[in-house]
Amino acid sequence: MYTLFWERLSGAIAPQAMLEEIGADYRKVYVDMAAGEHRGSAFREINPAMRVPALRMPDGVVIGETAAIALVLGERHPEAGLVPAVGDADRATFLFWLMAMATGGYPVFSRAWHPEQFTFDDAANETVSLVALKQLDEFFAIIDGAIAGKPYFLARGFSALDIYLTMLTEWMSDKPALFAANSKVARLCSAVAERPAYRAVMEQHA
Ligand SMILES: N[C@@H](CCC(=O)N[C@@H](CS)C(=O)NCC(=O)O)C(=O)O
Repeated sequence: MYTLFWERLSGAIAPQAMLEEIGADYRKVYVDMAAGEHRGSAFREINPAMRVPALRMPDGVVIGETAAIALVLGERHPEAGLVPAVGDADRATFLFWLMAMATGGYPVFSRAWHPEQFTFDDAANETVSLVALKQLDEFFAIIDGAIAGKPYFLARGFSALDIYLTMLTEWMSDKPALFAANSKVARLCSAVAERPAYRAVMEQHA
């Protein structure tokens, strides 16, 4: 059985939606980040990186990083088709955009919503946040241009990229504006939101 360490509306949305898509046996353990549980000694033993999500696999190994979790779940459950296999023509494109989301998308939200973690100068918080929001606008425009399928990211159809991207849009405060400006992102997210796996996850995060 898998164990998913999660927090509401965190990056755990994506691993949980992947576990649901796979039909895997898993349980969830809530990490109270507001209370600082992720920095406490008990959780540090589970994930020394002190971040959520983390996934304990059936063999007991724990991994963090949403992109790593996606790749490992894809390898272990190839039948779910979440990740192009080694040798598939679109594997390189998949890895490119997975990493682009993990580096140019996910952490920028941390800067937008928690600017105090990125400066010692309280007066700079607003600027840090505004710059991050501007970078997010650019990020989503780039992603919109890269979507090759209809409605999903890859021409082949649904993959872990679609889950990852839809999760990132959940963190935008003005989703209607985001979708109005990026029609392919909008179409993709509406298709993902209709999938039973994603719907089940969001009911728990709402
Ligand atoms: N790069 C990691 C980031 C995970 C991450 O940053 N999670 C946030 C919550 S959404 C966190 O644990 N932050 C720790 C903190 O704020 O101290 C991933 O892709 O999973």
